[in-house]
Amino acid sequence: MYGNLTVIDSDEQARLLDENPEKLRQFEERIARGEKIEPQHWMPKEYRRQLIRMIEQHAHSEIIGALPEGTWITRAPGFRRKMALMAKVQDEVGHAQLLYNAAETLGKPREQMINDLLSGKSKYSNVFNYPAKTWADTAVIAWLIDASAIINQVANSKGSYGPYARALERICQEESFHLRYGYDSVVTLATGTKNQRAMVQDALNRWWRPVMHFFGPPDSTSEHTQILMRWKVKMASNDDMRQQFFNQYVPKIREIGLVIPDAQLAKDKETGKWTYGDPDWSEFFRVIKGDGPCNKERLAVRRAAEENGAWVRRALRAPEARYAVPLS
Ligand code: FAQ
Repeated sequence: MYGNLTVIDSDEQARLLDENPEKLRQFEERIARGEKIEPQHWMPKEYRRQLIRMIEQHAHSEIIGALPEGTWITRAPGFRRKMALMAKVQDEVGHAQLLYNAAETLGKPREQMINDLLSGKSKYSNVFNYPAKTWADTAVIAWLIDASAIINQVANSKGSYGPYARALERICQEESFHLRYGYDSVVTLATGTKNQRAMVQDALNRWWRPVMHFFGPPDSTSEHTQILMRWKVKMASNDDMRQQFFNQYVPKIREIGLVIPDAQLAKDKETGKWTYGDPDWSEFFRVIKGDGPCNKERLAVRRAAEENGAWVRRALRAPEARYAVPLS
């Protein structure tokens, strides 16, 4: 229970849609007119629950997402790359702040969100449970995962909930710098020495499947898409976003001479849709349930950060903190 909000499970979805038919009608008309829903507006409990779930998971993905690349800051090849990577990692953590703020407008306190992350109750993106083994992994993450995130977030920044849509607009501007940095890093390796080329191809081979999973399970098995699209929180389905990624990035990857590790990848000339080999959805479900290569390590790092920062939070809450003199 958060304030007067009870977090419910999806079996109750149908019942909640009937909670107040007249208010629901006005709410849906507002959305149909393209108006934003703001925190003070009436909203169905199910809309609130879905938004908290999605924005919270997104926020967690940003702080956990800083970890695979973050481990390479001290080993970046050269000062320019080090500065760029530091700025990127810092941006990702900043995105988490914006997203936690947006989720808090719906009534769930930040501490509760962090607790749910650490207990494994709340998910974060599958991709951040894989290791960044080489420098080339950071390049592939910054190019292709940021590209995927941009496809998702540009679409959803047109969504119905004001605080989330505005946070996404700002995040997308920064992500577009990350994308360029990632592309530049991949091209540098792909056009470099034989070893550099092999290293970036190896990274692509390992990251391709997680990137396919990033957009979520196939529409036919996606639990939440229908209601989220009805209320314009999600502006495109998982499969449509995956197709958009193929359309935009398969040609770019091939153009720089890298081989996509899927012999079945092909574009149907009639429908314009990409067909692809089975990306092993059982692996996806295993990873998001906590059994990926790095899940335990990622949460352990996050838990240590929480514990190490506890004294700062305590100090800020202490009555004496009110009398602290600003530094500037
Ligand atoms: N990973 O019914 P659906 C970034 C779960 S930001 C883990 O299809 P939905 C920036 C889903 O939660 C990356 N779990 O779900 C960056 C649900 O489980 P639940 C994050 C996933 O919500 C770059 C169940 O499967 N982006 O990368 C995933 O309609 C580089 C059923 O799935 C966002 O969070 C997944 N990939 O669609 C940072 C964007 N997919 O909750 C650092 C906002 C699905 O019932 C470095 N979120 N699940 O237990 C969304 O757009 C949507 O939530 C989807 C999933 C599209 C992720």
